[in-house]
Amino acid sequence: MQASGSSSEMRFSALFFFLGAITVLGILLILMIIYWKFDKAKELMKSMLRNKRLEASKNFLNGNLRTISYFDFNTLKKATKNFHSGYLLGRGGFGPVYRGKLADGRLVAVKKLSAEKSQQGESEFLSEVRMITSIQHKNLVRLLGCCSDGSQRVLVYEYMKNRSLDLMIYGKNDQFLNWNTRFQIILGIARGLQYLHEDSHVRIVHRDIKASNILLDEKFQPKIGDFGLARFFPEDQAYLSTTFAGTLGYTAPEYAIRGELSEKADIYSFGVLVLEIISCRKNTNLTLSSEMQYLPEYAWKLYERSRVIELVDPRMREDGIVENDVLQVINVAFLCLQPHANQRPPMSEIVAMLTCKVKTVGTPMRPAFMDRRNKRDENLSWDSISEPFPSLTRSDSSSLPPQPPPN
Ligand SMILES: Nc1ncnc2c1ncn2[C@@H]1O[C@H](COP(=O)(O)OP(=O)(O)OP(=O)(O)O)[C@@H](O)[C@H]1O
Ligand SMILES: *[C@@H]1O[C@H](CO)[C@@H](O)[C@H](O)[C@H]1NC(C)=O
Ligand SMILES: *[C@@H]1O[C@H](CO)[C@@H](O)[C@H](O)[C@H]1NC(C)=O
Ligand SMILES: CC(=O)N[C@H]1CO[C@H](CO)[C@@H](O)[C@@H]1O
Ligand SMILES: [Mg+2]
Repeated sequence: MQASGSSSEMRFSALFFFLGAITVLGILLILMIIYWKFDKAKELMKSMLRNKRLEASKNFLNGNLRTISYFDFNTLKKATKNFHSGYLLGRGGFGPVYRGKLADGRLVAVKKLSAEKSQQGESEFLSEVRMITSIQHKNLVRLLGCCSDGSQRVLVYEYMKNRSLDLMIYGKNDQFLNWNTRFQIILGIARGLQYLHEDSHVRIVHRDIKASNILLDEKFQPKIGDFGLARFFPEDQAYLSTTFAGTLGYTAPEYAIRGELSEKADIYSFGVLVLEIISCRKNTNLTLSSEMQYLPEYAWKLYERSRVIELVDPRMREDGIVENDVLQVINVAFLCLQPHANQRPPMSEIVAMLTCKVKTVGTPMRPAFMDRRNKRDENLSWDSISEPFPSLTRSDSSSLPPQPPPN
């Protein structure tokens, strides 16, 4: 009796235990289902919201007659294999640039603007994109679209097959460009700049004309890149920051020293670039002998000795050049390098001189260039400027090119 009583008790408690376990499991299951459903609903809400935002951005962009695409961040991630370092084209002052391939096979250059620098709101960003997209010319790189996701700001450009001019003229590349090609490149850059300065509906000073911002298509037609980028960084007051002046060697004296910015600053940079294209070297190379270190200075020294033709890339001279044509272009470069902004001709006049519609007027004066006044204290300063400039401040001097090694 006792044994059976205790065994039925045991059965009872086992049943209780079993029922309890099932109830707990059931509750857990129900909770899980509710949670899962809720999560799905949340996701649904999220994606609806995202679509709405995307719609809003798209509508905003479509307000413009010209077509601009709004790219989804995931599309760009896919196109660049999650911004893989193997697809990195380079990294400039505004952020890294990746080569990407869209689903339809189109190649694009994807520029991720560095987030901490661009503190711009979404609507300002989109309106700047719209503005830049509306500026189109055959010598300007086309902005295809953009993406704004959280704090991410991305610009999508057409991809240029032959990359940028710096890779062509600074020696590393085996590609040789003959005089004809180089002249077409110089003329194309001049036309692109003329459009930015004079002919487009908004006047744009590029601020960063240099070899790496001249892109080349498969026929070596030049296209100016990165124009209007300064508009994405409204907070950036530091006109001398390396962002805008890759090397001080391209920067006009009045801009470098007093922050006076006008089209004439671009024209000065263009002059330096022309000398680089003709001589196939960087504007500043401190490993060269002291009189050759600064290209404009060296060019002027040769000019004074009537030996300016020695500036020309020797490979190009071997290949064959029309000396007078080259001298004419060098002359135009000197006009662009005049120390006073108002002495530099406007871009339209430069295009006319290059195409020989106008004879070059007058002989250039000594250009302005970086110089070391005194070999002893290897201080860098601007030469050839008659009026006194305030001396460079401490913060400015950090962006000066490195001091030459003592000999
Ligand atoms: N649309 C493009 N097509 C092909 N290559 C490009 C394109 N845009 C940029 N690149 C390449 O990416 C590199 C980096 O470009 P990026 O503009 O970021 O730097 P940068 O031109 O050297 O400096 P900056 O920031 O002053 O413009 C360039 O040197 C160029 O070779
Ligand atoms: C500087 O000039 C030297 C000698 O011509 C050359 O080997 C070097 O590549 C140049 N450096 C740059 C950065 O162009
Ligand atoms: C550079 O010039 C400034 C003022 O002109 C002077 O105070 C400074 O000592 C100079 N630097 C060197 C390295 O001599
Ligand atoms: C150096 C370089 O990449 N050159 C290329 C420029 O574009 C043409 C046409 O696509 C190519 O044939 C060259 O190899
Ligand atoms: Mg660039």
